Amino acid sequence: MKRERWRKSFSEWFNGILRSADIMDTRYPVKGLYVWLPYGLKLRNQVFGVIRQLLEQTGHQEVLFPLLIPEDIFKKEAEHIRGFEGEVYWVTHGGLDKLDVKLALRPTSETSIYPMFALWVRSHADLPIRVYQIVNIFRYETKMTKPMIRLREVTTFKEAHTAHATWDEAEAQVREAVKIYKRFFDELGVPYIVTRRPPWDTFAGAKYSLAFDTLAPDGRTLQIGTAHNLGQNFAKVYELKFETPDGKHEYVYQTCYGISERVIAAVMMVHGDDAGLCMPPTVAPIQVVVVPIPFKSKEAPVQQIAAAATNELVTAGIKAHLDDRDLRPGRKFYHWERRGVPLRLEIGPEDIEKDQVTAVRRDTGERQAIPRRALRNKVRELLEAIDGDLRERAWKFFKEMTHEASDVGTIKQLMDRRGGIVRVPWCGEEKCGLELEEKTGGDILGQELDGKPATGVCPICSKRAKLNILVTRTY
Ligand code: 5CA
Ligand code: ZN
Repeated sequence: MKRERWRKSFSEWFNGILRSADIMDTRYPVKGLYVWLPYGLKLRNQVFGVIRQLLEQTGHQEVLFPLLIPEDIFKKEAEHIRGFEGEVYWVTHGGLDKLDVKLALRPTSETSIYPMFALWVRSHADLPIRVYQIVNIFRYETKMTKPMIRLREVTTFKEAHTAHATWDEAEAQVREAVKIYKRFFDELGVPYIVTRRPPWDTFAGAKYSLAFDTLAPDGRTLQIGTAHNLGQNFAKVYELKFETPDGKHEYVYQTCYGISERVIAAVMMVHGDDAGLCMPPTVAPIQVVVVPIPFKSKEAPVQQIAAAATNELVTAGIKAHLDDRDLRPGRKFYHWERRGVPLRLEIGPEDIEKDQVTAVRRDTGERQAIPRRALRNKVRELLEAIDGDLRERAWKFFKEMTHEASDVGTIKQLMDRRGGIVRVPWCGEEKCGLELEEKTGGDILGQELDGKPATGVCPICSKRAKLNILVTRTY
């Protein structure tokens, strides 16, 4: 299957597929807000089911906090506010009455959750706390909004918040968050690179921020998750203290980490092709579609056997769907291809005669006959193979798009030609970082986590490099 046309006009491809694959309607009359359609919502629930399970397995408990935060509480942590003040929506009225205290629509929930932590935590025995919620948040984004990618209402914000007795425990929790996200993105077959953000791009109120980025088909990076070590910044303003075993009162150490429906955009874009979506079987709302190919006198047995095959798969825990609509098979093929159903099973008169079904892989277009008796096992095997192959194909592109360079001209050329990620030696000075961004038209993602040591010199000041940074163009 040819897979290049869509890369060149990726934005169009993405916007087109949202509608034609029944993911999202982008015509809602408020900028930055969109409507989830049934198939899209199923996909969303599949993807967030995976992260939910991972969090539950690693000691996180789900909670649900209110959407509104009183202004006085919201504004306590100075840096946090500086970072968010331009992005907050305010509720100023209740009916006709002006509110005494304005209410913020949460842009994230630190300031809603941590004052409650302060009520819950008394002694070291109450720690650690690990909670998460999956909620909507509002951010008045001023950059160009984009469905699923840059939203003003993020409908699916998974935020985890933790509190610990020591810095080291908080540090270990950030590492744990990275591990959890790696498992999550591996499950989705989404390639990533993890970086430590430069100081000027650290989350408002954090000691430092780590971020996961993936690559869109057009060579731009997309940030798909972050993990922050908050130190005691919030604990100090919300009086979040605990009593140590020897009777002292100390502030807790905190972390938070978040992802949004942007990860769903990532799944769609890293596996897509000219014909549409290509869902990894791990999260595909429908893993197998069964299409009867009726033929004159053989209509009844074809329908019957297709239904029986579907039932057999469903009973075996496979998400199979029988498409018995009164449409030509070709129309059905197209319909499910756009939606990225990983495997199609065709059942026609010849298949019945030979006691087989014909399987067609969405990712490769490959056709093969499966003996009817081996249906369940063979389908399982094929789904697993598709899963592995999609992950490998996505990583291959990601690696091909990762370069090394140490002079401004080459970096700029790489940025202009096909994008991707460029590893660049850097002296560590903010001034040089900003100048590098300006001269290459790139954005600095930060320092690769557990990356190689730097060699060579900074392309701006020619001093010896202290570390490598990654330069890209980001969404
Ligand atoms: N409180 C922290 C961690 S829970 C926080 O808000 N971090 S964040 O600002 O980096 O957001 C976490 C992730 O949410 C980002 O990495 C990005 O993938 C996603 N995200 C942030 N803003 C938006 C937005 N406007 N639209 C879609 N996704 C967004
Ligand atoms: Zn320098």
